[in-house]
Amino acid sequence: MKQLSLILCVIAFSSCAQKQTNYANDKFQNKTITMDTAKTNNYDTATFGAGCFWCVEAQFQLLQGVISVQSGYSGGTVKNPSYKEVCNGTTGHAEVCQVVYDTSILSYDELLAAFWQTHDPTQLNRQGNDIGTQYRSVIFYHNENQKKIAEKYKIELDKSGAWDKSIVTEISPIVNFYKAEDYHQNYFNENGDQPYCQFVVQPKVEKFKKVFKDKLVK
Ligand code: MHO
Repeated sequence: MKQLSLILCVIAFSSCAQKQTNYANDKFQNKTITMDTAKTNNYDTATFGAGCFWCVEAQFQLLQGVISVQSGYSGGTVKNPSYKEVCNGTTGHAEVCQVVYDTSILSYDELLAAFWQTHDPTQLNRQGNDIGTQYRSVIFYHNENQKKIAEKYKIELDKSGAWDKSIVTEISPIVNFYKAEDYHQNYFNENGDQPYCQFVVQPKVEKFKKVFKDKLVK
């Protein structure tokens, strides 16, 4: 990875005026956002797969403008899958994080910058030792605008040479989202001492904090 942080920041943050609103950490608890709340507050939803959802959730939770993050399963054929089924790699689902965000604070472009920072998008169907299609790099877009922005961003990022290899991130329409079991929600914050959290999630979180230091929840 060459200069990825810089490139991501330049692409994402150059034109976006930031409103000085900070959300407290309690905003990240599993909140159900009603359609009415969403409309009134300019909230939008985005869904990303980038390997183990514990890692992805812990990073998105740090960003100003993120209202909630839910870990779940998307893109497969099995209804209401369990974690165990998804781990078998036969459901077609990816581990994903569904992010509700305030568009007056955070743009979809900025979320994409964060998404591409959370993982290595050149690894096909794996992230490190987590191997299987459930760990694929994927953007599940919710509307045509998200699709357009994501496809354009992916091409630009590839061209920029931020990664030595090509980006393999899949860009597909969202067809389903099944919230994961409660014990997967807010996982890193509640299980920080667990070895996987210490050795895999924590370093990613630290790196993310450095790259997005001006954009973090205070
Ligand atoms: N290798 C990790 C992956 C966790 S993740 C939620 C584990 O088995 O704990 O897929």
